[in-house]
Amino acid sequence: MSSGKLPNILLIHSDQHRYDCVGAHGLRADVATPNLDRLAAGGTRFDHAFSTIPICTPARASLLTGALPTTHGSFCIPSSELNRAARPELPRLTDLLAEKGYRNAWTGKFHGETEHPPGPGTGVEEYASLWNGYHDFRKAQGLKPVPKPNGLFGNVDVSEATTETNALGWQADQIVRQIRERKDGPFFVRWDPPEPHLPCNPSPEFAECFAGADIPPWTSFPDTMEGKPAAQKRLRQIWGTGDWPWETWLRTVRLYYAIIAEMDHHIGRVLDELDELGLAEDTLVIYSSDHGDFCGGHGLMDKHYGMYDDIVRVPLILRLPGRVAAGALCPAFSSSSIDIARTILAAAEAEVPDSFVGRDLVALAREPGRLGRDYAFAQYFGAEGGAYSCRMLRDRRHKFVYHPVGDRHEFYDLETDPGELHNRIDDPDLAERIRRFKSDLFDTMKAEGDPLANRWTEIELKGAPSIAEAAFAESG
Ligand SMILES: [Ca+2]
Repeated sequence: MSSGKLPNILLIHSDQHRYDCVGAHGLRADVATPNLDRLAAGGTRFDHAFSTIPICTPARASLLTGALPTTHGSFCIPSSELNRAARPELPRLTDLLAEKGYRNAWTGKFHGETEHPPGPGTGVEEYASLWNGYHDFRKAQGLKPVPKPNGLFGNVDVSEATTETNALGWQADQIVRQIRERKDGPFFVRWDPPEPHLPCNPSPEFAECFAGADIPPWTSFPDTMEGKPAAQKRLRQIWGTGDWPWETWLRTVRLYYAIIAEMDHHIGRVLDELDELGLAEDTLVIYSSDHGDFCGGHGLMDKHYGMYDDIVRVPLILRLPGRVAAGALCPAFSSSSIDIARTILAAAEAEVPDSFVGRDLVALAREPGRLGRDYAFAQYFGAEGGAYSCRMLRDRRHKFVYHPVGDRHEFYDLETDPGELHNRIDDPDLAERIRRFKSDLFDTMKAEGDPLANRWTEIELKGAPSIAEAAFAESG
């Protein structure tokens, strides 16, 4: 769209939604996402989208700044030792859109990714916060807080709330209102549901749909952890879930499925609203999630200390009638947070600062061959359990995970081992391939301005002379 009316933009950016838990991806027949499937039928889905960094705050900082974590400087969540917001001098997506005349509104999660929460001074006209808005709403309705007897493992919401009055229902109401109030456009409305992040507390109505359901295990479930990095084994001890059979995990997995179905129901309400207002044709709708969730994969909960597809591969769907092909699949690699930021700026015909290093997904979907990347690259820096660096380089067949401070790296053949159960890093038959991945990872890091691409890692990844060898060679 080079002239005329700018499209509206609706971004639905959930938290911790596994890639394989969208029906349209065709990997699990029992997930219930009819509305995301409807969105995919009217648009293009990306089946090789990977989180820029599989953890909330820095992924969200990448979405706002368009930059990699090593550029924006936010590495972990506020409750970690690496607590830092993105560099304030970097241009923000919302400000750039406001300068183009977009009316910006935001509902749901904000996780300290920038110094100031969305609102005045950040390009956002209105922010509907769960902490203030929804808590006040609950109080006004006389609803007590949701009881959470199983902590992070989740339970059915047995408070008096219904799917209309629980957090998801309230958020969808806000988004519908924010769209209506800005229907003359152009608007950028952003919905960040904290769902389906653990703990999952679906309403009884949706929990019932999966009560007793015999959901098959993830391909990544039967992991013995043999040959895996020690950090992952320690994480399993911290969770205390290492010896759980699938039957025990099913309690949590059923709740995860249920909250996804419930979120999908409310996404349907928002899509219906676009239809009713006659805006669907003029609105770029993007659905994605900041990262995935183990939810029992590798015997773990949540994410962290690795780069398994469970947590790093994300759903990504784009719909813009006339500009994005309907019912299509784009196989190109996407680094989701930075690509979504770049895509939104392109759709808005806004200025693109150099710090926005992602790719325009609308263009990428049209020409994946010419514009596509050779690899998916992701960064990671640790969590509440301590700082811990990782880098991932993945193509369609193999994945290399670099653990510069860990006891071992990881290498997987995803064709023969899609669950990433067998770490092949020491397999002599793969030595040459691993050498190439190491070298290409270093080159990718260097090209992306990653400060870890330095003399120290060059020794390990490129086979450069050791520091002592180099020193004495220099001095003759
Ligand atoms: Ca998250």
